[in-house]
Amino acid sequence: MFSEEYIKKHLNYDIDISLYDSVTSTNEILKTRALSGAPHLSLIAACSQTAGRGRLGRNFFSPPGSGIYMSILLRPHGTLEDSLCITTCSAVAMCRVIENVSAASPGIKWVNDIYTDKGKVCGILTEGGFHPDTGDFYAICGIGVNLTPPPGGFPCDIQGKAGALFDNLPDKHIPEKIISDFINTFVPMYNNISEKTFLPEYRKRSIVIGK
Ligand code: BT5
Repeated sequence: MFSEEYIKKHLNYDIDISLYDSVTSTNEILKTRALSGAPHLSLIAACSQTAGRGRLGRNFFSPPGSGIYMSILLRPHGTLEDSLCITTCSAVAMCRVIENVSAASPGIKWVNDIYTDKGKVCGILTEGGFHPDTGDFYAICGIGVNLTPPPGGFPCDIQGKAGALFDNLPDKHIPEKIISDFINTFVPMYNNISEKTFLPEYRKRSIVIGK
């Protein structure tokens, strides 16, 4: 289980945090909370998911003991165009975090996958919706990071694609560090999302643009 104390100590923002050993899907749980009025920047993180999901109904393999699965709730006030940039913004933020905590050189494939020389180490899924009564718009940015290879290895169907950031964790607080660093990096970028200041960095980090 992640240490809430460590995360809170290193966070620059006073946000609602819920940490779990195992959930179905952090995006799913946060969606329920979004509809019951959870505040902007509420965060859910889990050590495993039983129904982690990717885009278009695909699965996101989320076994215990080897990754971080987290979702952050956003209550956007800007334009739709701004909200469409949430995934790109979070991918750039996560690349910076990965560079800070590891020796990896992350690159972004399309907008929602992060790759290192080990393979796809992170996937991002942003989902949005409107509250049926109030009409309030919310967005949930869900991020899965493979920290170490899972004990039995990745399943056959993703063996040639998935990779992990580390062979072994160099520090037991890496998960908490990634969670707090991500929030500290992402939130100021998100607060200026309409400026799109992260776009040049996104283009530089893209492994598909121009290739
Ligand atoms: C994604 O979709 O990669 C977005 C994944 C988002 C996962 C987070 S975890 C926290 C939050 N809660 C959720 O339920 N979801 C979010 P997509 O680009 O569609 O990629 C899915 C494809 O990646 C699968 O079809 C597999 O080929 C591959 N894949 C599955 N699990 C993987 C893993 N752990 N690491 C790397 N690749 C994986």
